[in-house]
Amino acid sequence: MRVLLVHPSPLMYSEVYLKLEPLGLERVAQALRAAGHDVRLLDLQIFGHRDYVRELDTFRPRAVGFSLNYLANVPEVLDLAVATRSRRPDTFIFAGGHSASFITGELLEHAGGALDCLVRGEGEITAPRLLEAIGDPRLDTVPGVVTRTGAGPAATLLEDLDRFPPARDLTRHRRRYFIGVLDPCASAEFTRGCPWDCSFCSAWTFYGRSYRKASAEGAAEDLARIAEPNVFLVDDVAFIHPEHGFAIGREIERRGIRKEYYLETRCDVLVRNREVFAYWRRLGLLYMFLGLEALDEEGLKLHRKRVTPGENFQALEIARELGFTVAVNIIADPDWDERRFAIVREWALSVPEIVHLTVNTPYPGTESWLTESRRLTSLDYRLFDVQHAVLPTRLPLRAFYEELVKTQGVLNRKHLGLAALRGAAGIVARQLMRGQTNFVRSLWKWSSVYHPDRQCGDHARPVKYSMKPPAIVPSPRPQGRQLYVHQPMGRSA
Ligand code: B12
Ligand code: SF4
Repeated sequence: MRVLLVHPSPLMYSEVYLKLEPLGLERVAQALRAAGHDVRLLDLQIFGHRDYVRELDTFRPRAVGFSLNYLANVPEVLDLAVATRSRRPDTFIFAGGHSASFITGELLEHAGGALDCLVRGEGEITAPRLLEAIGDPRLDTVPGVVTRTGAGPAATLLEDLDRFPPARDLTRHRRRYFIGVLDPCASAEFTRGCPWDCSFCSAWTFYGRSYRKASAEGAAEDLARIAEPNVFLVDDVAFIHPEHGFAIGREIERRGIRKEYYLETRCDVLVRNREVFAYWRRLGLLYMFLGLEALDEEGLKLHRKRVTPGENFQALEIARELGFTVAVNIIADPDWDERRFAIVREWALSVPEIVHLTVNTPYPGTESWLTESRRLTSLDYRLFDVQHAVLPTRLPLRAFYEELVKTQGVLNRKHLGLAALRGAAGIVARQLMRGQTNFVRSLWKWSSVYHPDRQCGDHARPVKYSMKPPAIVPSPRPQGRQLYVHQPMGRSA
């Protein structure tokens, strides 16, 4: 069967800092190819809607599947599904991905028949079964499938992460994928899931708090297939089990693979497993993202990070000693006033790390979605991108954005300003010689993307699809089981 898989357009964050390959969709594509389907992949981070229509007309897919990892992409995907239905009425249209999995019912309602079904959870096992069941009235009994008539049992977890290596050959214009100075940059996955349970995060609820690892050989083999010199590791928390990191490293050395890497991890994991990070520093790991989230004990407790400010600062020390370039994230609460922003600015300027500021946003699938007692000020999916305030702001909205953008601007200039650029001049020159301009162009884009006028204006756009606000506020707090997409290992269908 001819199948077209589509990743939606970039969000605000991706307009400047990065654009990365749709790894989840590439894995689903590989699983479909293994089942004998003829698959194409179109990434709208790179291509436009006109290209999509052209692909529909020329490839004439029997099925189209949209990826919906990000809530902010919901309206675009719904509009595309509706347009596809009217252009090709007989095409089977479905969607899946992280965010879609938590809001299947409301998506089907919004789509009004334009979506034949949704895939809840991982796609590798479900998508081939789903295509097999097209036309079968029992489609709604397939594990992981949700239709307007019913829902199958929880999806089957992929037990072997080596089984469907990403179909990178299906992504076109790959040189457009980059993150900061890692330009161009591919992505890879060593592990899936997270055993922690932070209240603002849905990574653990999606995977039923499971944690799976690729084999060391499989992970290294996948890296060996990558043509790009740089790799973004998508794992939620890298190197939780140091022996796994060492084993992959040894396989990399054995194969003589030499690349530069970027990964994300927790501060306590870095403190505990310092040796494996030191080893990877020698293998080419240069950049790391640490989810700091808050500077004070109270803020960390609120997010249930299960880490202390002491451990956070110790991790920063270790990362500096090991010579990593570190980016950290602080969650700005809409309740912040000018003083709080000023404190964060002052701290951020006093440390060598790259500091990012995102806005506290309750997401479906997280615990805070159900427990946040403040009322949402917007039900516009597009604003749920951690760059907009969807909870009441203490400052007038405009003043909040002015403070946010001012702070982000100060932090941005710190690491992307002229002084910093002088340090990166060699890298930039080498990129330009190879015709890689993503990073250089991102330097000039910042102020046209981040502006209080744009953010305030975004709130004034007419809302075509309204989100369903959370219905219950259980007390004292919801249990994991109520939140999970996949049930913990061994319990899935
Ligand atoms: C890597 C990653 C990124 C990469 C994205 C790369 C890309 N182009 O997709 C980068 C760094 C760019 C990124 C950025 C952001 N991210 Co992010 N990211 C992740 C992360 C850690 C892993 C995603 C991943 O690649 N997983 C591995 C692959 C194999 O899995 P997958 O993509 O989920 O795909 C599987 C299933 O979802 C499903 N599936 C996916 N698509 C489809 C399609 C079909 C048809 C089917 C059947 C199935 C299916 O099958 C796949 C295989 O099992 C997730 C957390 C998580 N654990 O999911 C957060 C996460 C998705 N990100 C999140 C956020 C908030 C952001 C940002 C908005 C944050 C910011 N700093 O501003 C930005 C904006 C992104 C943007 N588009 O501009 C949130 C999403 C919140 C939400 N509900 O919308 C998550 C859940 C993190 C969190 N803990 O809250 N992110
Ligand atoms: S924020 Fe990080 S550590 Fe916390 S649950 Fe999400 S992925 Fe795990």
